[in-house]
Amino acid sequence: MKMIMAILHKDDELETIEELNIAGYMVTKLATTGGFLKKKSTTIMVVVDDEKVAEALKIIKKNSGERKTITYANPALISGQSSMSAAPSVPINVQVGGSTIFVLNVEQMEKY
Ligand code: 2BA
Repeated sequence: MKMIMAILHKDDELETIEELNIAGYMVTKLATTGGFLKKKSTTIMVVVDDEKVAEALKIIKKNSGERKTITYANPALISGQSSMSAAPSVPINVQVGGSTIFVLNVEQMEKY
């Protein structure tokens, strides 16, 4: 048995936990804060049989891994001006997500 501890961006929490639950994984969610940047994050704990680790990690990676997305921004803001211009918004690539994962051995689990 293993425990997957994954530190996720808060924005990725809902989809990650929902997909894990749908796939049959039990999840405990903790409200956490990064020690360095002091940003709020979510840490999930998922205890699974060894042969399920890869599938669970795949779901976590899909929903909270580092990925690129397109957003639309006013060109004046991109060039550092403080006021918005009348020009139409332009698409920009932004990086979102990113998670840190630990996989630990679990010696025993009991429920009373
Ligand atoms: P990441 O390495 O992506 O880490 C994101 C968050 O994951 C961390 O938030 C921390 O809460 C957790 N984490 C990562 N590695 C860990 C580990 N080995 N043990 C326990 N928790 C771990 P923050 O501590 O706020 O760090 C945010 C980002 O700042 C890190 O991104 C890293 O790029 C940088 N960073 C963290 N500590 C640093 C340090 N001592 N010096 C330079 N850069 C640091």
